[in-house]
Order: sequence, then C-alpha cells, then structure tokens
Amino acid sequence: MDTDEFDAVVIGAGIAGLYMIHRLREIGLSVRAYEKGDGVGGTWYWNRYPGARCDVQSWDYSYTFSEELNQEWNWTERYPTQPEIERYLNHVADRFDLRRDIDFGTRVDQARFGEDQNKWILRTSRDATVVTRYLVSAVGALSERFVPKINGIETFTGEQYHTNGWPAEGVDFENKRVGVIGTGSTGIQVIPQIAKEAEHLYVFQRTPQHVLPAGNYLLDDVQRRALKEDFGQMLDEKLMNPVGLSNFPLDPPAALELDAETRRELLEEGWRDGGAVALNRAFSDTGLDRKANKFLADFVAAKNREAIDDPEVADRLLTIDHPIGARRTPVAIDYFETYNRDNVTLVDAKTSPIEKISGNVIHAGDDQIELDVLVYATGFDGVSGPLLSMDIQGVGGVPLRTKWATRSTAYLGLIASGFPNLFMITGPGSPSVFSNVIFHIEQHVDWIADCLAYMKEYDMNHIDVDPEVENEWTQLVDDVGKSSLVGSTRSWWTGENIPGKPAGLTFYLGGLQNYRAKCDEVADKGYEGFVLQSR
Ligand code: NA7
Repeated sequence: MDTDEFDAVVIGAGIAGLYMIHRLREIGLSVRAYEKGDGVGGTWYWNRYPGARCDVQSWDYSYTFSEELNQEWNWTERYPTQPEIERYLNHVADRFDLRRDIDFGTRVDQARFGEDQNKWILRTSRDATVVTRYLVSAVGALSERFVPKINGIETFTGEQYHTNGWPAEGVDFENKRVGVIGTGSTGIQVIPQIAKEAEHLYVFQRTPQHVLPAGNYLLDDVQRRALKEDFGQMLDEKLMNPVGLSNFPLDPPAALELDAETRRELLEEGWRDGGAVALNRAFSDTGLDRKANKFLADFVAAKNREAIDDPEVADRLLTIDHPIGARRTPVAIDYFETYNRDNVTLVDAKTSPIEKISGNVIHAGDDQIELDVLVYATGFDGVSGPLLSMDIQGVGGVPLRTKWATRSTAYLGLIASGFPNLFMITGPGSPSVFSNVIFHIEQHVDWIADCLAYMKEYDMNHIDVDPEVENEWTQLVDDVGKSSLVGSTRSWWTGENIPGKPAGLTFYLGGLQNYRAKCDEVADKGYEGFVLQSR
C-alpha cells in the first residue's frame, strides 16, 4: 500500500484546523488534514442539536486574521446559532480554498514518533499509513463525548442520541415521551426546544446550575456597519483583554467595596446586558472571594426564580451548592420558563439517581419513567480526552496515556516533553476555554507557524521541550489558579465528570494577554525552554 508523506499533518478541520492549514501553506510546507466528520466545523459540525448556539458574541467569535473576511461576512444575531457558524466556517474553507488539503471521514487512530526518521507515522481509520515531519493536533477541547455507564443501557428500546452526535436530518419528537439527561450549557439550550415539540419531556437534573440570560438580539445593518468600521479598534481591545473579548471592562470595582445600591445597579446592568461574561466580570472579586461571589449568586438565583411559577420546582432548580463561575455558567434563552409548561417534568437525579434502564423504562429512585427517546446532554471528556482517544506514542514508544496518567501537562499548552514535533492547539496548560477560544486559537496557530518558519530558516527539524521547563510551567499554572474560585466544584473543567480521570484544573488562568506576552517572549528568545535541533 502507498504511504503518503507530508511536511505537516493537521488532525481536525474545525476552527483551529482550518486556520492551521492556511498558515502552513503560507510558510511553504506540504500539509494534509484528517477530519473524522464529513464536513468542516469541528464543534459546529457535530453539535447540531436544536438550540445549539455560541455564547460568545458573533463579532468576537470571528477570525481576525483576514480583515476582508470580516468585511464581507454578515452575522445575523448577537449570539450566532450552530447553522450560522457552520455556514461561516464553510465559507472560510471555500474562500481560502482549504478543502483540497482535507481528507474527510478519516480519523487518526494512531501516531507513533519514529526516532530513526525523526518523523511521525500515523494510522488512519481508512487503514492508511501516513508519514509526517510535524503533527498538529487541532482536535479541540470538547470533541470526545461522554456517555455515563447506566445499568441496562443496552436494553433501551427507544431512540437514543448524544447532543454531540446529532443526526443532520434532525429528530422528530412529536407525540413522543422524551428524556434529557444533563443540564449543562448543552442541556439548557436543547431542553426548551424539545419541550416545544415533545408530548412530554422529562429533564434529569443532577446538579442545579447558576444560569445567566443570553440577552440575544438580531443585528441590523447599522450595527453591522459599525462592527465592520470598528474592526481595528475591537482587535486592539481583544489583544489587551484577559479573555480576548472586545468591549469588556478591564478594571471593574470590587463588589465588597461598593455600597448596596451601587452594587445593585451594576448587577441590574449586567443582567440587562446578558451573556456569559457581563455579570461574571462586572466585579473584580466575585471570582476570588466567596462572600462577593454570594452577592452575585443570590442576585442571579432571585432573578431566575421570577421566571418559575411553581415554588417547589424553583427550589429544586435553584438550590445551588457551588459558587457562580466555579463551573462554566450556562447561558439561556427561555430555559426556566420551560418548567411552567404542563408537558415538562423535572426529575431530581441527585435524590433519585438514574439506577437502570430496562426496555423503555428509566428507573430513577422510586420513579419509573417510560420513554420513546433518550437524549444525552452529558458532556465531554474535556481537553485531554480527544488526544488520549488516539494511540499517541512519543520517544521510546511511551504512550501519551502513560505520560498523562496523573496529570496532563505541556509547556505553554503547546508541546509535551517526549513528544517532539507534536504541537497541540489550546492544549493542557494553555488558557484554552478560559478565553474567547477562536482568538486564542489564532494566536496558537500563528505561534506554531512562526516557529516552523524559524526552524526552516535555521535548518532545524526537531523541537522538544526541556522537562524541567515543562514542570515549572505546570507549577506556575497551579500557582496562578490557586486564588480563583474557578474549579472549586466538580465539573468537566476539573475532569471530575469522568469516572477515574485525575482531578485538577489544567488551564492557565493568568489572562490571555499575559499568556500571549509570555509566548512572544519565548519566541523572541529563540524559543527558550524548547529544544530545537537538526537531525
Ligand atoms: P457539561 O457542562 O459537562 O454538562 C453535562 C451534564 O450532564 C451535567 O448536568 C451533568 O450533571 C450531567 N450528567 C452526566 N452524567 C450524568 C448522570 N449519570 N446522571 C445525571 N446527569 C448526568 O456538558 P455540556 O455539553 O452541557 O457543556 C460542555 C461545554 O460545552 C460547556 O461548558 C461550554 O463550554 C460548551 P453534573 O453536573 O455532573 O451533576
């Protein structure tokens, strides 16, 4: 069988993979991307469940590398829907002629570093062998879906879907009894949509959530024109910003230092503004101090309570045991109102955990619920999950699974020592999802492309990381995160949603602007901390 050989292989054709292909071509490398889906888009290809929408504003959730692209593309809403983002990414793929370098419907199953050749040898799901000097993982933080092991799950006689594997043709819920497991960001988006169609919807909620209102609206031509005119200024704002967003308060006051009235005004303002960040970032101390956090949490719970008719249902939805922002705060459109419908029942999966499934019946505590359709909005094995789902073997045949058995680490979240020439876009140790991720992705892609251009110029073909430098970086990531309430409760952020996964935050929380400065400094010093060689 023929073996294909490239300078660089990219795994994934989502936001990161698409831009990476573009940049690798620009620096004159031959490139091939392998994408398990049949189209581009990554997250926005797979998560096509009803109600799927981004919780970053459309004008911030856009590539910035091409001003022309920004000038010609028109977003229709403040928070773009999955179909609109998928159209945008297809437009990008066509505009930059990226498809000719992508093999769709092809998974990378194995990647072995061949020390003699100083190359990666890949096996794909099409049983092909591919050899490449450089390997770039653009697999995303949230692409390895998680389905809980429930007794008797294989006996379920109805239809089952994970929100991350939604059929392109949609699902017909009419006259059906539907169960949704999970009330994270996904569950909170899909539940109101299914409720409108199903005969009856049962929501299995294990952990009540702090939820913020989206405050979504349609954009008009005047707004769109202004956004295009402000492109340069918004880019400057993003570059200075700790999470890579434009029009964002850089120096908010401390909630604890304000009088009650001023604090209330700011809370009301953030609530009116809506979205994931306005309230979480309205004060400097709500992410650090539990008392300050409680002001915000109580305010949000009281506001959400106003939408729910039945006080008992409201208690079950809003008796929350963790600080707001300790796990990802879902953003909602008509979520709590959904529980006022006669065809919606909230099942408390904490006091009545789902014990087993037999035939079409879900047994949860004393409840026996007959279902025609079961929807898993049960999330992902985040960050390390997609990488570990492949058999990746570095120097000495050491599996990445072994290196990351107790903790996933990588210097700057870019390269893990012992895995030379393997770049990870937004890998563990980077800000990753603690930023406007498309903006962070562009920075990582640019850094990788610049690094490879530098190596080409100086005739080098091997890059690894000094293990001590990697350890120091991991220590810094831990130190920076220590004071934060982020990760102070179990969720996919800490890995505790996955049975047996080592617990711990792997994100750099020191701010995207500081992280960018560090990456630039490392590059300016000839890639300090990395070990570059010619082999
Ligand atoms: P999440 O936020 O990880 O939510 C998963 C949900 O599934 C959450 O409510 C879980 O409850 C629930 N879950 C998982 N297993 C079970 C069982 N066995 N029984 C009951 N409930 C269960 O995933 P999402 O897809 O919503 O969002 C992921 C990210 O995508 C989001 O943070 C944004 O960044 C975009 P739990 O809370 O663990 O008690």
